[in-house]
Amino acid sequence: MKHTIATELLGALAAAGAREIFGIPGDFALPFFDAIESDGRLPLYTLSHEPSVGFAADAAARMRCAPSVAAVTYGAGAFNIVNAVASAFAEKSPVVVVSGAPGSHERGSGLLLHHQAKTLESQFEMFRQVTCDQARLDDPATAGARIARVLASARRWSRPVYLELPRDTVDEACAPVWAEAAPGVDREALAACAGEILARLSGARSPVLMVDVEVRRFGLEEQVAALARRLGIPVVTTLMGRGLLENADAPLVGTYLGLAGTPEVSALVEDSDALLMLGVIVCDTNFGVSARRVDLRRAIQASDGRVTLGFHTYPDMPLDALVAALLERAQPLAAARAVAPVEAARGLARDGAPVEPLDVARALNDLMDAHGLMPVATDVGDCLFTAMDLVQTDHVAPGYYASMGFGVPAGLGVQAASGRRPLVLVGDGAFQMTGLELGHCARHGWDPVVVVLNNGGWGMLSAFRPQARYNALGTWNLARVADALGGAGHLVRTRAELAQALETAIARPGRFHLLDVRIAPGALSPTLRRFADAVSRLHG
Ligand code: S1T
Repeated sequence: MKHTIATELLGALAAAGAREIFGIPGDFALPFFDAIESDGRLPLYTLSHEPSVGFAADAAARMRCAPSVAAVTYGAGAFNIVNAVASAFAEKSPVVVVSGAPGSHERGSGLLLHHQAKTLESQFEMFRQVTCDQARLDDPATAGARIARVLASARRWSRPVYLELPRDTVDEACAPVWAEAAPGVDREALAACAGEILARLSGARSPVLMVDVEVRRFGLEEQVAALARRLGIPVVTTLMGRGLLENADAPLVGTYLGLAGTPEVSALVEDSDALLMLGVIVCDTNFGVSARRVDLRRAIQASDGRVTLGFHTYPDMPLDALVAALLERAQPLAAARAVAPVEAARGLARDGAPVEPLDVARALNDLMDAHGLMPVATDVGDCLFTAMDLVQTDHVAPGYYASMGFGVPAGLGVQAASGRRPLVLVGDGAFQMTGLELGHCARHGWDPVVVVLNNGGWGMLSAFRPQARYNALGTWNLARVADALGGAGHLVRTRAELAQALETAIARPGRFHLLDVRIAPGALSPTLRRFADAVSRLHG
């Protein structure tokens, strides 16, 4: 095999953990797409719109705790994916963006090039703002080292990275890429840090462990569950960390949502005098609606490769090394006490009543009790809050960056990465953005079960602006859309129809099923109702 920049890049991507590429080609990217197809090591899944390419790659990366690839053309394709890459950056998902680009002879032609924005540097500068590392592969002599550096950054920081691949260098001979080793850890500092954390927990009246996305991104769920068991410490997830530890045997109590959550979980967190936060993104959606703001000064924060306790910080403290050091030293905490987990809603009444969001959660929990856990991909809107009432299961959602359009493509990415049939929860507004991607399911062998909470508008915004007319979208007959896209559509108006449609979808795999669930007017999930009430009280 001839070693070219393209073949070395594809080999390095596979060595870094990538197992698939999502993409849409263009003339600047054709040589790279040719290489992908002829190389064959990474399957290529094409979709219809670049935001979906980014969301699918993001979800695949989250599912496999490893990089996934989004391949696009220069300009129109690459600028189109920026929002999805920003979401991946905010939520620490290692998407590798590979964009085709003009060749050196074109750059020097003196002509303005098609797909060019302000300058030929504009795109590269744009991706500096939404990735943790970037490189242009325009010189075979440096391409290998740049690929190694950028992919090492994606792994180390679990953030997106950007590679720009001019079309005239794709097939240039290139030296093999040697993966960069992860930097070493100061063992003495690590021991001191772990010792200080355990001392803080041992001296506390009510120690609590809070886990969030980095625990998943760095593949630490089993180790963290073992640590929680060893310490005997109750565990909560953040909104973004929902679904964490679901496979692990851990003393998991529930999800912390402040005033929008269950009172017992909120009290456990907000009353704790030693909150150990592992991999937590300290953002408004995780902490914004706290009755009493969580006192972060008393908390122990381990994320972004450092540990902060009170007023001092240990730098260069990777989460995986820290968790291993804690596990090595941990002893049962005298003060720790078992806390009963919050029970998920179950037992849907199969009657003629209209469907409310909580009924959807009940129905899906009943379905998973009967047929086994399924991974869940959720969009933004009340579907995200409804998912808080689901049983603990693998869950990908834009809980912090909160971009609509994530749900359907993310479900496709989940199935591409895991081979597992996903449940997708999405509102009608978000479905209008990326729902048509379901048309690719037959070609790629995907068969998600898609539940659209169809309330005829932007319901979450209506919760904050009940009088506004601009949130009404009219009711689209989405069940009919499914047939045109090669799936099975189900119009659901009652709770009995909901249960029946789900059973039918599970019984008939091999194609996607779209449940167009008409939500009772004005009905909100309990969590969104509490969230809206809390935000109104806090901000008026
Ligand atoms: N555009 C994009 C790409 N993402 C967004 N989050 C928004 C706009 C703002 C926004 C929300 S929630 C929401 C919008 C427009 C309405 C969602 O409607 P739908 O999908 O039908 O779900 P539901 O009816 O359950 O609300 C957040 C606050 O930013």
